[in-house]
Amino acid sequence: MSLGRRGLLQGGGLAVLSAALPRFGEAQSADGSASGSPQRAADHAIRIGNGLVELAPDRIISTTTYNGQFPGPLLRFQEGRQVVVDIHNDTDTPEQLHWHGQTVPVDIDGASEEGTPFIPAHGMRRIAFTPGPAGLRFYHTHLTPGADLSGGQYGGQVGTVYIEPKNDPGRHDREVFLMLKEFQPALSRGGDMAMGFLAPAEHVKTLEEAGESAMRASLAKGMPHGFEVGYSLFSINGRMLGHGDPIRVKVGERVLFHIVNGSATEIRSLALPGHLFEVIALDGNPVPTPSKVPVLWLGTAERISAVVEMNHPGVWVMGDLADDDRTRGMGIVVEYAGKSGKPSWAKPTPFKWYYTRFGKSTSNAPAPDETLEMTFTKNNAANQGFNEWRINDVAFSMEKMEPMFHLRQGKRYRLRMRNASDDIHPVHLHRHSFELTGIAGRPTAGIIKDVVMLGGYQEVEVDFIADNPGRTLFHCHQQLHMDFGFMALFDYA
Ligand SMILES: [Cu+2]
Repeated sequence: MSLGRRGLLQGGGLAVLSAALPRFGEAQSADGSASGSPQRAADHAIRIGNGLVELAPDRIISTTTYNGQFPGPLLRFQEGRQVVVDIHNDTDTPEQLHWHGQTVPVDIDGASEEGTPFIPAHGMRRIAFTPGPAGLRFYHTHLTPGADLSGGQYGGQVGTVYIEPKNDPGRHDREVFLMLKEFQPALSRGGDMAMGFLAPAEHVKTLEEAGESAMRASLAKGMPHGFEVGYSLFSINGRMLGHGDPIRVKVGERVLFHIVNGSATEIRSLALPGHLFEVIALDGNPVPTPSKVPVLWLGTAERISAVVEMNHPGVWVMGDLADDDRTRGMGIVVEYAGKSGKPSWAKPTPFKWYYTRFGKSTSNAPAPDETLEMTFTKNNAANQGFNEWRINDVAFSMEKMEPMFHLRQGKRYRLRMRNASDDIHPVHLHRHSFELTGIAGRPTAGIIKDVVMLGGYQEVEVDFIADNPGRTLFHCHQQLHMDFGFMALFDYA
């Protein structure tokens, strides 16, 4: 979807008048104002239901969607201006809609682990909240489907939120939103996850020895490798490469791409042959050092905003570096005015993804009030053939829902995360943003995110201010990892 600077998709084209509503559901306000007044129409209506998505003329899939479309409608909010959203659930399954990357209260956030009420099956919830922080956000379902690959974020319940900042320098001509998403998942033994693209690349020896010896012991007992998920269909904005409208550009144009990795489990890369991406924001937050790169890497739920100056005329494939995934749909055509012909792809030279290049070059982050240690371990194939994941030796229990960490309001906390597995984990903290303070032993500051990829056998440190009371969920955003133990709750004392 390609939109002008002030898109016309307010309300997703489906705004519902309150007068037409049979009832009001729950009127809940994030800022204490009287939002649920019967006179007020909802600003946006989201309808969860089953529908068909035409990825290509001969590739039509049935899945759960928002408003019968994929991706869900682009929701444009304004920073600091309260919105009322009606969420209707036309399915048989109670649902959660998570406002990823926003600093909203527990009853709005959309995670039952925190205490957000479900959107009942064949029911609705009205919520009201003040969007923020500004920038590229994300909304998606937040269930734990486990082994059911038709549930949760394996389906079509993902959409983009863009919160207009109060002040926008706007150094670009137009915006293009891209949602990267796979379909038709299947279980496999052993995955083909992208590896080796993170820098720095050094492993922590003790983590590596612990992880490798646990894996050896499991295999020696005759265990198979735990299940992974793979996909057969790939799409950008709900169309396989070659089956959607091209992005039509002119020479000299500066196009701001807002890219969301809507995958349930996969890490994505993106390149546009002959062009550079000037990364200006990560997870919606402006970076201290905008920088031009030939390749973007996004863990699940990560977002990148990057300006591309269109200065290399032709018809190009902008797509994933993985040939298998790109040829099965993970790409979109960029077509210059006056150019025609078959879109060209060229593999970029090898490039490492180095978060810290976007950080402050000198100063370090302030010292935290407290450091919370977390070690992540994999228990190979331990749970019905799936890997069980543990944080500090505890696999999260959906029955107990017990908080592991206790916060005091106003304090600055450092999470020191240590990965004793060879998988990359895109870890996510709800309702708070964090500052990257250390990546694989290198200090950094000034990069504000809500998901960060933690490399195999590496360490990452992030700081956050405990400024949004209530239960707060932390988890790996890889759906299989999250559903099989990789979650923890924080609460406020
Ligand atoms: Cu993970």
